[in-house]
Amino acid sequence: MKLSFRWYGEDDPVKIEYIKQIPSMYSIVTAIYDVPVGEVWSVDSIMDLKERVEEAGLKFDVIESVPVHEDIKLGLSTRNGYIENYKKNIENLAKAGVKVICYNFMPVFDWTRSQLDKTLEDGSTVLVYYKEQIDKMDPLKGELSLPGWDSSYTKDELKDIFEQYSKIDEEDLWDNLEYFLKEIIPVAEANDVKMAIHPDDPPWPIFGLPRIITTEENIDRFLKLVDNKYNGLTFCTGSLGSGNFNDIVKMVDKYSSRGRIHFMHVRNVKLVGEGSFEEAAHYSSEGSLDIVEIMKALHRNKFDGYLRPDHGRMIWGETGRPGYGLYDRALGAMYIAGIWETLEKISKEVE
Ligand SMILES: [Mn+2]
Repeated sequence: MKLSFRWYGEDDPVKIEYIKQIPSMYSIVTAIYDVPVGEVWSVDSIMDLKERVEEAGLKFDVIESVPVHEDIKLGLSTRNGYIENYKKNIENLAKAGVKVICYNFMPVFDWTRSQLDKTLEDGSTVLVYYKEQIDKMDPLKGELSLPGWDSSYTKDELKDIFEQYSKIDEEDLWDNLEYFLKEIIPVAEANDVKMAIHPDDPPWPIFGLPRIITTEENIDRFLKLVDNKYNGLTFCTGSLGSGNFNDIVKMVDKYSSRGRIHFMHVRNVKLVGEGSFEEAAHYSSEGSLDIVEIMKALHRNKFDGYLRPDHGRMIWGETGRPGYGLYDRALGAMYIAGIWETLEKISKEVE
């Protein structure tokens, strides 16, 4: 297990030097943020970022994310140019030594929440998703300030893209994903870069848009589209665990035993009624997921991929990017590292 931490670059209020101070921290998960979706990242900008990360004493191995242009998800005739750009990005990142690329295939919206700073009893704040609030929202009517929403869309553009998505259903999205994978996975394999799809967050359709990376059945189907280890997963416990239909420990065990998990996002969530959840501290009893059992499954299968603590709470007066403060993610990192160290020691005693 290689412990990693997401860093948003020089604009991130969390300094990379602070991340390095977390014991056993191995690598940084980052991206080039100033290039429009679908365009090629310059080799110079990638090399500058690599140098910055390595200067801080950390590895530059995982990119989260190289976003997929909507034309690819929609299957438009313009997709081929964007797919060629995507291949170029894989090749350029490989030249910089990148081992894993995270991406997702969610139409229009990335992760979605109804509130970013819900105050818990202990005064910490978390991101929450309350179904009754989301159900009342209409993205076409101007509530565009939610996280993960690409605020670069104008209202007319958003209307247009919703109109385009109204013509495709889940099966079309599967076809478009398969087309994309069949193009890029051979390039990833040739460059020894593992592709790792992030599941949909939350794992169900929102605002009438299809979502497919949601359940065990669908992930089985995904892995078979191109049955090659370079076509793998970013297994996000919090995203998949937001649905009570997903048995997270079983899924982690299954996919890690098959060598298809390249990147783990470890986060706890507390399910609060049908279709609603609150993010929680990593510690198992704070939420609905058993983090120890998740780590045991990974350990049993000798997981040697990357793992990062996912969203944390805001605690100790910290302000910053919701879910991505330093303190609670650092606590999560040490909790995970502690479980892993214990499992390592126990397994050595048994030998
Ligand atoms: Mn995640």
